[in-house]
Amino acid sequence: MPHSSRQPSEQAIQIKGACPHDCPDTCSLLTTVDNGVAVKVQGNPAHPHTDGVLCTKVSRYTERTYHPERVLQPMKRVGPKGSGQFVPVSWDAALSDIASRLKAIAARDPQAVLPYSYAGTMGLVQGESMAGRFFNKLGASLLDRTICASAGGAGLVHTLGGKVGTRVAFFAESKLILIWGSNSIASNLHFWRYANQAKRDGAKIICIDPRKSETADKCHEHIALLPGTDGALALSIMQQLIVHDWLDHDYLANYTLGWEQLRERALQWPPERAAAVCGITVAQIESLARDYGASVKTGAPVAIRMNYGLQRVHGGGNAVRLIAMLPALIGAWRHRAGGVLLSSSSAFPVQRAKLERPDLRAGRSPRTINMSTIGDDLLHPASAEFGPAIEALIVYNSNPVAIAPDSAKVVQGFAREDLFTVVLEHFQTDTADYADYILPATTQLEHWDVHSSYGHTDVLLNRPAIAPVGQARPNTQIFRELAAHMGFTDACFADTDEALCRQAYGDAVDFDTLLDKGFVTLDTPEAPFAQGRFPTPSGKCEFFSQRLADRGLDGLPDHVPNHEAPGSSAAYPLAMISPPARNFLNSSFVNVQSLRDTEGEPRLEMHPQDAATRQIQDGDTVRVFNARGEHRCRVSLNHRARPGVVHGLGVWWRKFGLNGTNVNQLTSQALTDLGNAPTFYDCLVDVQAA
Ligand SMILES: Nc1nc2c(c(=O)[nH]1)N[C@H]1C(S)=C(S)[C@@H](COP(=O)(O)OP(=O)(O)OC[C@H]3O[C@@H](n4cnc5c(=O)[nH]c(N)nc54)[C@H](O)[C@@H]3O)O[C@H]1N2
Ligand SMILES: Nc1nc2c(c(=O)[nH]1)N[C@H]1C(S)=C(S)[C@@H](COP(=O)(O)OP(=O)(O)OC[C@H]3O[C@@H](n4cnc5c(=O)[nH]c(N)nc54)[C@H](O)[C@@H]3O)O[C@H]1N2
Ligand SMILES: [Mo]
Repeated sequence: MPHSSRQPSEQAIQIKGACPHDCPDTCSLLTTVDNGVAVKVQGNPAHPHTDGVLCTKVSRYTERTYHPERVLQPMKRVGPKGSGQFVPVSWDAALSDIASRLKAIAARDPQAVLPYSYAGTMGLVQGESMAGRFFNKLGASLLDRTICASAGGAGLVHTLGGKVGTRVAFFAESKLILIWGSNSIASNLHFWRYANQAKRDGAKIICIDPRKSETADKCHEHIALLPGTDGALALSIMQQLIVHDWLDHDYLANYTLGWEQLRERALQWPPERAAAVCGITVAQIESLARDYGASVKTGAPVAIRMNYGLQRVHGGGNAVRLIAMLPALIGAWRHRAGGVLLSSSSAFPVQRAKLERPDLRAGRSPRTINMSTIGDDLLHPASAEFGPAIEALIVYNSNPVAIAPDSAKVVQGFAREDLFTVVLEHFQTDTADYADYILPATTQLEHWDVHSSYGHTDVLLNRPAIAPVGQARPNTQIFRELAAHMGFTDACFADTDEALCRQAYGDAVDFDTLLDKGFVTLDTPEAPFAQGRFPTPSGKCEFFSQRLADRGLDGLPDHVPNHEAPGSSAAYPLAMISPPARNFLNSSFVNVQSLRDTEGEPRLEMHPQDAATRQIQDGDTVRVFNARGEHRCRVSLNHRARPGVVHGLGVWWRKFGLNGTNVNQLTSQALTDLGNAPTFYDCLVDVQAA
């Protein structure tokens, strides 16, 4: 039912909420509710960052909440694993059976139970609060949540000292903006609005991205480097800054650590060397460095918006380290509109231990499983080193069968008849197809939550706008009741969702203001590193990291080539990246018809030259393949691809794919240099007409 088209009546009310999705923007929402039905979701004009504007996806949120295919009652598997055949059962029958299965496994070893979750909702309450308590009390394996940002996060922590940076609104005042590894128009719309303001005020905007993205189309310059070569480019920019003396010597002397060593390393990267590695011209590097270095003389503010696109390769952590160092070389941090922003998460004083209660582990220290290698881990037999085989998997806020790398392994693991799998979901996703039980979860319009952001520094509250649809229950409620069925009697399992919202920030944020306005802006410094004061152990911007050196790693950053470097394999000559599609949010929204209609179908973007040598025409169905598998889709020959690189925009549900696969059939489980993150964009393939 197209609720969004209905005219609200005079009794309609507006409820303030927060967008739950994994996106740096974390918008403030206003939901219009008429007679108990949500009829419209719009951006809150009173929240400066949202400014009354939403992306297409979330302005269609009611289509998601009232989707005819929503799972609205507990479902129990009847067919073989993965067949997607289920029958409805009562909540009590489902929870009793799940509890008895978990009890039997936990009696042998609770570490055989694994939670699997990510940021389907970024809410602190529907995320790891009651769920964390449940798994800690059980003594289940811990999950290392690396699937997205941990390489870049580690890069920032070992350079700036935390996930901190330039305040997003101040980009509007910058005179040069480098948009580096980010398709902002698609994935960070509200940042783009500030960048566009700067552009109107005369700023130059340069996009650094293998793909000619929707954002690159709107920038003054586009540097289409090969995937995974950003570290080499950053080193060469440094080399140029040094040889031309475009340096802020005072800033370097007072506020950085390891300059002499970094200088020596950067001098090994003349533009000729980097150009060959990056697949770009010497002139492009020289011009980029000249633009960046000019501010040392002019004092004009220059800022870099990095996003996580560039860290999904072997050297992702080092690349982020190198780029995060650039502002210190030219003293860009002196200005509030200068510096670099990748993530603002460290600004938020979240009381994680209060929410998740690690004390409930009661002295046990369970092993940790990396979510990015779930394919291998589900297939891992018990061993002294690994511990028990995984016997039960509880999935919430994630769709691993679609989004985890090396799908053939992931699917084989989920298909194990002896694996007991429970999936808390809105829809019958690729992962839910493999469940023993699907439990219907509420959407953001139906539950309480509180949110931080990784793109701005406001805390947002989400109030439920409507009652749960069908028999859906909030994740918190499901874990609360599962705890009761397990016989867990600790008082913390009785906390209500509103109480959990209050605990998330404790006294650090005024909850009455949240209730009233829907958001609270944190008090953060305008130009955080104008006088150094980096939250590193040395208090300086750490070019040299003693913490990394202590772990036996290189204390200095370097260019770390891809595991599957472009040009290194005759069998697989093309580098494939699979960045987000504009109208999906990872694999969410793929089943919303209006958004899927806009995206069309899974496609591979390819340069006409690469197509010609393979006798491929625009629109052909192709096989994209490597040693890990084969994915079939149609090909688009357009200006977005450079020679040697193909793009499979993600992340489609496998079941919508031509041969029941998506791009992750091709990606590998190899990890990054720092942060143990996946390397989705470090992937060689070849393509043939099917
Ligand atoms: N519409 C939409 N918005 C989203 C998402 C979505 O799926 N759809 N995903 C959300 C999530 S989970 C995240 S983590 C964030 C950020 O998500 P990111 O994955 O950072 O997404 P993008 O901002 O699109 O940035 C990816 C860009 O990096 C480019 N890229 C790929 N490899 C390289 C490389 O080696 N070097 C460089 N320089 N660039 C490279 C891609 O071509 C792409 O344009 O966005 C969030 N916002
Ligand atoms: N090839 C390739 N793969 C990628 C990426 C890529 O760029 N290329 N990007 C990676 C990145 S950056 C990320 S962050 C991951 C994202 O991977 P995931 O975190 O798994 O994100 P989604 O695919 O959006 O799946 C989230 C699921 O959570 C469900 N959900 C939402 N809200 C709730 C709720 O309140 N309760 C419950 N129980 N469920 C809820 C949604 O219905 C959805 O099915 O994917 C990664 N995979
Ligand atoms: Mo992500």
